[in-house]
Amino acid sequence: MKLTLAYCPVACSMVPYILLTEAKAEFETMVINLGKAEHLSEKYLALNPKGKVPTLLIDGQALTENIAIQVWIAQQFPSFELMPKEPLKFAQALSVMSWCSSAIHPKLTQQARPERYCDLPESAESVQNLGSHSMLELFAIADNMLEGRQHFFDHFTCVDAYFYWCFKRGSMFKGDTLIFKNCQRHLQLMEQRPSVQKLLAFEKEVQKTFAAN
Ligand SMILES: N[C@@H](CCC(=O)N[C@@H](CS)C(=O)NCC(=O)O)C(=O)O
Repeated sequence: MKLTLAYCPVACSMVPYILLTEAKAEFETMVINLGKAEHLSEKYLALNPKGKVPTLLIDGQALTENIAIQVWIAQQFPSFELMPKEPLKFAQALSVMSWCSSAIHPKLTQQARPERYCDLPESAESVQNLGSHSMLELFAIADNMLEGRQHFFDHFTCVDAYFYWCFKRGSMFKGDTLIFKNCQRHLQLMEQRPSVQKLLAFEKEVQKTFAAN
């Protein structure tokens, strides 16, 4: 089976990169430079008409939406138990992943691309501040979920990879995320995983090529 992940550094395509690596899957990357609008090229839109990363090509067939990609990886490589097995725990994992996708992620976009939320002149800073405020409220909830825990469930799952990205990306904006001690600890533990170290090294290389071009 040939797997190709459409990926851009810093973006949420980090998550399937980590999970494919955890599952020891062989995969290639198709680097998409969002800064150069490569996700809006005719060629990329033919794969993913929504013009977003990630897209996972599975023998040439495109799978889009982070949650769908994560669940597919977990089911394709079951021995790595990337989703909890027990049905209620599985649904609870999906619940946290849906929250990452539908609640946290939009607050990150609101800070990165305020012009998409309000086009009134000079509104950007206030849109970003509101996004930051909501994001911090969401991280406070996650911080409680992670109290006394290394992972969201009893072992590493897709949820850890997804929340790791949300928190890392969220920490690049101006709100104070250092106050969330459990989220910080979770991020540090994630960064000790070989899969995340491989990703971060890969990101560095790709960013160098972006800077050079
Ligand atoms: N609902 C999509 C959202 C993906 C998404 O928003 N990806 C961002 C990167 S984190 C993107 O491609 N942004 C490009 C743009 O919106 O122009 C998913 O969960 O996969």
